[in-house]
Amino acid sequence: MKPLMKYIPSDSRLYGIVDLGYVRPEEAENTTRTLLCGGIRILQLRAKGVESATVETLARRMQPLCREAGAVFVLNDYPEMASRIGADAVHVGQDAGSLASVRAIVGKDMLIGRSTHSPEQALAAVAEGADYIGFGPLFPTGTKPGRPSIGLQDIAAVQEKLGDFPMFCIGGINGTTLPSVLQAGARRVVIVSWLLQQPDPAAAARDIIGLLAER
Ligand code: TZP
Repeated sequence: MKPLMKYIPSDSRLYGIVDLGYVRPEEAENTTRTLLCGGIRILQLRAKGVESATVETLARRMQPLCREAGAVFVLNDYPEMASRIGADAVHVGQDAGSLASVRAIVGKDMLIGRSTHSPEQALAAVAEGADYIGFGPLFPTGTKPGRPSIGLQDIAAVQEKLGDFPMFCIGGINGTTLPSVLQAGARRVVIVSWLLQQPDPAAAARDIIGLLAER
């Protein structure tokens, strides 16, 4: 299956993650529907420490829901699986080897995202051919326990160097911290635990998307 698009649209500013650290596997489809209903148009399945057969089953269920909503479906890790199930994008960490090696697996059409944790890594990922980057964790976060936070001070300079290239700030972003993240120059964000734990995640997503659109 051809990916939905060959780039991340400029109005996709809130990136959601169905993270099985917070969402039970049997709730993954419902959560996908909820986040899509809230207007999220780039959505990842993240399933650390989960059996790969379960990951594939859930990815195969989420992919068509995203496609129907016109949203980019991203699979975290698993480039071969991403290819097999027709994901629009695969997201990989610093430990995944070169992006050329990931590209060789997923082919020329799939989007590739890379986690980056410093300005140097951010610029290197773009030079290597990433289609978007994550940049963080900005703040300490229970979603990546023990991972040092990088703060807000480099966001503006990196974003300026990257121009319109999609850089998603990530890590500890919530309704309280978001204003400082935007003030620091972020244009796009990933919010995981806070969004998933809101009483009405769709309404919360809509609010955040509204705030991001004002930038
Ligand atoms: N990569 C850097 S921080 C992070 C990932 C996957 C987790 C962000 O989660 P949260 O819950 O929004 O802090």
